[in-house]
Amino acid sequence: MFDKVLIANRGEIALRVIRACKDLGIRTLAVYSEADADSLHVKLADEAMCIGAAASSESYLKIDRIISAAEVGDVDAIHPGYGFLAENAHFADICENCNIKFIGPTANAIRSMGDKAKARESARKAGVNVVPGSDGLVDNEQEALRVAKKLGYPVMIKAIAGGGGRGMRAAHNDVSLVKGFYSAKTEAERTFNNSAIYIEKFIENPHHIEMQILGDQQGRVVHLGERECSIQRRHQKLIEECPSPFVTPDLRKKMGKAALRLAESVEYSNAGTIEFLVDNRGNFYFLEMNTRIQVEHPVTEEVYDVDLVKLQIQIAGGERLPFSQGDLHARGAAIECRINAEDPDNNFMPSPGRLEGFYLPGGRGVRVDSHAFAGYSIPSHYDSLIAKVIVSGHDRGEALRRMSRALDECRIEGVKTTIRLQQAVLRDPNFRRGHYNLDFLDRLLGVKSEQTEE
Ligand code: MV4
Repeated sequence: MFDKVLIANRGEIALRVIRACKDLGIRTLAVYSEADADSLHVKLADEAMCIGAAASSESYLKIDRIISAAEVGDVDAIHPGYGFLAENAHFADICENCNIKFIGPTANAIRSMGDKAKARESARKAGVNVVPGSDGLVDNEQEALRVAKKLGYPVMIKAIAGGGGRGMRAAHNDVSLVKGFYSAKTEAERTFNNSAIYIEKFIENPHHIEMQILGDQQGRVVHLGERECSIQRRHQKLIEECPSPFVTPDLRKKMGKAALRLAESVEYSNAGTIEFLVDNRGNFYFLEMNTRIQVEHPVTEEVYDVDLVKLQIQIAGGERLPFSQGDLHARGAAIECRINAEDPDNNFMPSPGRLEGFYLPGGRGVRVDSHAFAGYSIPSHYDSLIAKVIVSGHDRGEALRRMSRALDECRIEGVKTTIRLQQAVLRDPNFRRGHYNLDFLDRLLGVKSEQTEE
């Protein structure tokens, strides 16, 4: 096993990784930007090195500085967390070349899943359903019309390089198709320097459900069920749960099998997530694969009683998975609320600043993953996550009551937060019944969703 690990990240996920290392008896080296000098990840790691100015591009994204810190600190491995360099195949390659283990999948696996067209092709080859669509790129307006006619409206126009909804347009007829084709193309060119477009059948009122998988370097892969991630606004998730109230045991089995087929076909190792769109009839379609640990991983940990970050480290160290599929059983239910320093009444505008009053909940079934404390200032340079409140219960009802209780206990003064909106979701009768999909939050907020916008 490793003697020392560098954590190439900040915030709550840096703490999460440091804690897993400590539980494994591994020494830790934190890196930090000038804006994070007083951060908890710097204090809790065994050692810390400043790697540059506040801007991510000058610090947490600076590969050469992180590798230098790793060399000076003589670490055996680097954990990238999520965001920043976590899905950067070039970084994974450099780690390998420097004889430092990258705690994640191979650079090739990152590369093959990072390209949306390649990922879609891998899924198709592995026998995993993808959304019906054009065979490859759609070059012009005439071809777009022909493809749309074949698929039937509504359709979704997507930039091949797209992500987070950029370069994506829904079309319900020939007029909106032509308009959407050009506006998606222009946006994609401007945003990604790549104007390539393809067209898919529009999946109406879908769920966003993802399967957690884990593979070891000996070729064994298991899945740890799904997370329901449909409570989102503009591709920012606000609440996630495990299991999904929508997924039946039969659907879980099918989605699990599909996820394993894809993971096995690319010889995937370490933690990964396979995202699906699921329509209300239970048809599921591969969207993309995330080759990192995700923000919402704790709900899976609570329900499957595993430590995913510890397992990531053990797998990267060459250990075999300590369980097989048959050993994994879901127990109860878990829910996560991401508490962000944002103003839901003002278009989720970031609200950085000093946390004046600060008290986070506790008690049975409540877990809080946070790097924040009273007097801490949320910097404006990074994401606005203050804390993840994760609750678990014997069933979803108990978890829901615990979450309401936990959010009521929260006291965060000095910045605006998303808590009141999350409390409103928890009170909603449809949410409580588990009847919700990707459109839920837009409807609750009374805003037009971007897909239905013309
Ligand atoms: C879709 C879709 C409906 N139909 N594709 C948005 C981001 C990109 N990764 C895929 N996305 C979607 N693709 C078809 N054919 C609806 C979405 C979508 C979505 C997907 C995942 C998570 C959040 C979302 C929010 C709005 C729309």
